[in-house]
Amino acid sequence: MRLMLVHPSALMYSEIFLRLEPLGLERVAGAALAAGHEVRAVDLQVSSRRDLDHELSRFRPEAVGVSLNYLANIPEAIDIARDVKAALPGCFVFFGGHSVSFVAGHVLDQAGGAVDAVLRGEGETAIIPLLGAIRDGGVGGVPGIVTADGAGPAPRLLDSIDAPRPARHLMRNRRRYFIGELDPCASIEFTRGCPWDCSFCSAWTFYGRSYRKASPEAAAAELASIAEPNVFIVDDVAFIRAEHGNAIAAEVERRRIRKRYYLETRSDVLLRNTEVFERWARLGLKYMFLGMEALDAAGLDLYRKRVSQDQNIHALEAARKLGIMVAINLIVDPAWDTRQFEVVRDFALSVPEIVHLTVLTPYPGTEIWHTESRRLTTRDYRLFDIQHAVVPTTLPLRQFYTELVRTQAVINRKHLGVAALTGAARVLTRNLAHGQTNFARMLWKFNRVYNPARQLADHRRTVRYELPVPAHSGNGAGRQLLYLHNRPPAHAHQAGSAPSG
Ligand code: B12
Ligand code: SF4
Repeated sequence: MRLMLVHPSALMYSEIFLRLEPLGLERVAGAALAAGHEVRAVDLQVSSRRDLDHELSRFRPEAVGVSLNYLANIPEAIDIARDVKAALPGCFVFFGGHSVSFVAGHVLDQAGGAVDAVLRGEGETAIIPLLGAIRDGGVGGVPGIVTADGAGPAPRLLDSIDAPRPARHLMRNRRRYFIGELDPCASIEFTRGCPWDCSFCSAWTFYGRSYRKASPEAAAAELASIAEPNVFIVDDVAFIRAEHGNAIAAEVERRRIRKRYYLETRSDVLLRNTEVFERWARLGLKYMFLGMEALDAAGLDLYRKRVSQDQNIHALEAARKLGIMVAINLIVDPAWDTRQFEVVRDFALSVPEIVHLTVLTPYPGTEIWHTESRRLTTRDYRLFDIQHAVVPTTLPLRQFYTELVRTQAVINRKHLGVAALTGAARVLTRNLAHGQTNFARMLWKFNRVYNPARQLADHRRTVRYELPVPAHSGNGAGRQLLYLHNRPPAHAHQAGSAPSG
């Protein structure tokens, strides 16, 4: 069957810092290719709508799948579905991915017949039965499927994440993927799932708190096959298990793979497994995201981060000793007043790390969707990108955005200060010499993208597609009810001292 896979555009407020290859979509493509289907892919983060239209009319797919990891992309995806149906009326259009899995039935309703199905959960296990059923009939029996007729069987977890390998070769314009100065940059997955249970996050609910590891041989073979000099490790929390991180490192050393890496982890994991991070720093680990989230104990408790402020501070010291640059994430609560923004600005200026701010946002699939979302001020999908306030602000909304952007600008100026610019100039020269312009563009785009008037104006756009109204459960939904995948016993997490479910 001729299958076309599409990734929507980059989100407006994150595109200046990063744009990364859609690994999930590439893995779904890999599964379909391995089963003998003909597959094409278009990533609208790095290709235009014209490219997509051109590809549609040339390839004339029998099925089109759109990847929806981000809620904010849902309106764009529905519009794409409508265009595909208009151009190719017989084509089967379906959605899949992290965020759409939590709002499947609702999105089908809103699409008004333009979307035939949503595949909830992991795509590798469902794509082959789906393509077979489109041809032979019986799509209602595909694991994870939701159609206008209702939901099919539960989605199935992959037994091992070693296969299928991502079909990287399908992505055009690969040189446009980057994160900060890691330009160009590819992505890789060493583990899947997260055993923690932070209240604002849907990573654990999606995978039913399961945790799977790639075999060190498969991970290193995949890494060796990547052409880019820089690699983003997409794991929710990297190197939770020291022996796994060490085993991959040993394979990387054996194969003499030399790249620069960016990863995400937690402070307690960094402190517990410092020697693994040290080994990876020797192998080229340059940057890490640390989700600190809050600067005080009350905030850390509220988000159920299970990390203390002391651990956060020690983790920063540990990373500095290893020479790894940290990007700290802090969650801005819409309830903040000017004083709390000031505290964050003071903190940001007192540490050498990059400080990144995200606005507390209840998402379907998170616990806070059930506990806090009665206060939603908007249900416009496009505003659910953690850069907008979707619950009431204590400050007038205009002032809230002014404080937010002012804080981001202070942080940005810090990184564009004299010392940083000297470093940046060196990196820029190196990148430009290789024809890489993504990082250069990022440096100058900040004021255009981050602007309080623009953020406020985003709230006044005409809304065509809205999130469902949340079902409230007062003190929190029952855990099992939040899970999208149910974890079979064999996948019970194996995360050492991580909390148990
Ligand atoms: C790595 C990651 C990133 C990386 C991107 C890496 C990359 N190469 O694309 C970076 C750091 C850049 C990033 C950025 C952001 N991220 Co992010 N990210 C993740 C993370 C941790 C893993 C995603 C991943 O690559 N997983 C591995 C691959 C193999 O799995 P996958 O993509 O989910 O694909 C599988 C299924 O979803 C499905 N599938 C996917 N596509 C399709 C398509 C079809 C047709 C089908 C059938 C199935 C299918 O099958 C795949 C294989 O099983 C997830 C959390 C999570 N665990 O999912 C958050 C997550 C997706 N991100 C999130 C957010 C909020 C963001 C930002 C908006 C944050 C910000 N403001 O800065 C930005 C936006 C980026 C953008 N697109 O513009 C939220 C999404 C919230 C939401 N409901 O919208 C998540 C869920 C984390 C969370 N806190 O809960 N992210
Ligand atoms: S540790 Fe990170 S990925 Fe895991 S639940 Fe918390 S925020 Fe989500």
